[in-house]
Amino acid sequence: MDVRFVTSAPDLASRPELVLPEFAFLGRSNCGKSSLINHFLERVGMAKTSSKPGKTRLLNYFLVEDSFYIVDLPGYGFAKVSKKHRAIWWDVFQRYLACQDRPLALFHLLDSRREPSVEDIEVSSWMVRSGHPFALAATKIDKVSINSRASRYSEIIQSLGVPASTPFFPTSAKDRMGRLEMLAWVEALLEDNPVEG
Ligand SMILES: Nc1nc2c(ncn2[C@@H]2O[C@H](COP(=O)(O)OP(=O)(O)O)[C@@H](O)[C@H]2O)c(=O)[nH]1
Ligand SMILES: [Mg+2]
Repeated sequence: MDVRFVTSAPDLASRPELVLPEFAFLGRSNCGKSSLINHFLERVGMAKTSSKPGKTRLLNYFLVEDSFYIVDLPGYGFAKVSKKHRAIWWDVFQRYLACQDRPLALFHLLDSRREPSVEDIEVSSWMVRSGHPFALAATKIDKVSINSRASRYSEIIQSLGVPASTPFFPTSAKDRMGRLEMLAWVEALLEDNPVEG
């Protein structure tokens, strides 16, 4: 897969000029977002796997196959982040969802070992209301016993309150699982939404 880092946009106005469909990854700090992006892009260290939660505060754009962007959104829910930063995160997220200038779809990442947080649930309801396609990606499933995975997945879907039909991808960056399924979803959406040019 051809992947190029394009830019770290400090705000929505600084997004890349070239308009292409965007696939955004978001989830709470430490949910495994950087690891899953690297796994998805098949690049070691492309999205920085930082041990310092809450560090990435920009929208990081990666151009894939000259045909779409993977957008790494900042993690949320880091306890030590100030009220002000929390408010900025929600502001950027809500304005990003409201953008109608390019096709947008989202992967919402949930650590499969944890109960969805209040913020996870709020993010879900904003995505539902936005009308943009979104999928859930359960991360780190290598840490959940095979026997309890299915019940974990339905617990996550239930506590988020999203439609049961929401695309759901069990993933493990460690065991390299889930990538092809996510890619198939991306490709199906790209076929539905070709960008003229
Ligand atoms: N076992 C396991 N650990 C993972 C996996 N993905 C990430 N981690 C670990 O979870 C921690 C947070 O990962 P990171 O990708 O930096 O999360 P981010 O803060 O959401 O970007 C790190 O210690 C990773 O090594 C996974 O698939 N399996
Ligand atoms: Mg990260």
